[in-house]
Amino acid sequence: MSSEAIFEQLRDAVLNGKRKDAVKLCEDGLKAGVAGKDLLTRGLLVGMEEVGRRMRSEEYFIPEVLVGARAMQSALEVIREDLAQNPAAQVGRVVIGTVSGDLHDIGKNLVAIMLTGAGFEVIDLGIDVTPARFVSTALERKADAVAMSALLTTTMVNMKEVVDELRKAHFEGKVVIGGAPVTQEFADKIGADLYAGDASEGAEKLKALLQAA
Ligand code: B1M
Repeated sequence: MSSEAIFEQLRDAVLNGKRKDAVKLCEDGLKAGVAGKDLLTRGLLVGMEEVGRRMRSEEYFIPEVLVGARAMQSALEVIREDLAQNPAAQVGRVVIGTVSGDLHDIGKNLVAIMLTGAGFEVIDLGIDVTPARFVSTALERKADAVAMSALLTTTMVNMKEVVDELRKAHFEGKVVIGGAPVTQEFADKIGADLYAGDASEGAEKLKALLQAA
């Protein structure tokens, strides 16, 4: 099968919530020499983008979105190693999570994979993480950075409390934020050190910032 055909079928697998197909297509793609990055950006993410569009136009509802997300998560597991290839020497320790009230974790998982690939030790707190948990883990584990993801306009505001609590607790590391509704302007407003638009940018920018410090 050509790479283009794999990408197209991957998009359909996510769109139709076909988990097994998505996994098999990724396995076959990797075996055929297709880069994990391309399986992600030209297949899986395009499918998920269309899921979002259909959700907005009310062609899709939560059950369809959930099965699409599951197909994507399982496929991500297959390409995880390829995405995180060539880990460098350890460059720092990052505590990552999706903020309070927010259950979206696909983007956050992608950031965790890219951070691992960039040579970070990643402590993943999962979803719906309270400010207190971000702060206590960052301090206890002597993290070099805290990374937060939010996908909802109603939850991104919770990032500010985490930043404020970290500063109050004299956390000396960096804070990086991202997620679909998050912007550079918002990052500046809440006093985060770094904003990243996508997962690989997040890993690269954080690495550069820590190495410059
Ligand atoms: Co939700 N959802 N959802 N959803 N969902 C969105 C986000 C939405 C835009 C859909 C829409 O209306 N078109 C909308 C938000 C509207 C808004 O606030 N502006 C929405 C809504 C409304 C909701 C509910 C409220 C729906 C409801 O119940 N009525 C509900 C909320 C639940 C909650 O969190 N409390 C809900 C639920 C869900 C599911 C559970 C069904 C499921 C999530 C499953 C899961 O994550 N395990 C889901 C999904 C899948 C989506 C869409 C379709 C896809 C999100 C996704 O995974 N994208 C989404 C529409 C869309 O985005 N197209 C939508 C792929 C992922 C790789 O992208 O997470 O953006 P993303 O990550 C990107 C960048 O943002 C960035 O890197 C990644 C790319 O490399 N990034 C970072 C992310 N975090 C970063 C952190 C960084 C740096 C970069 O540094 C730390």
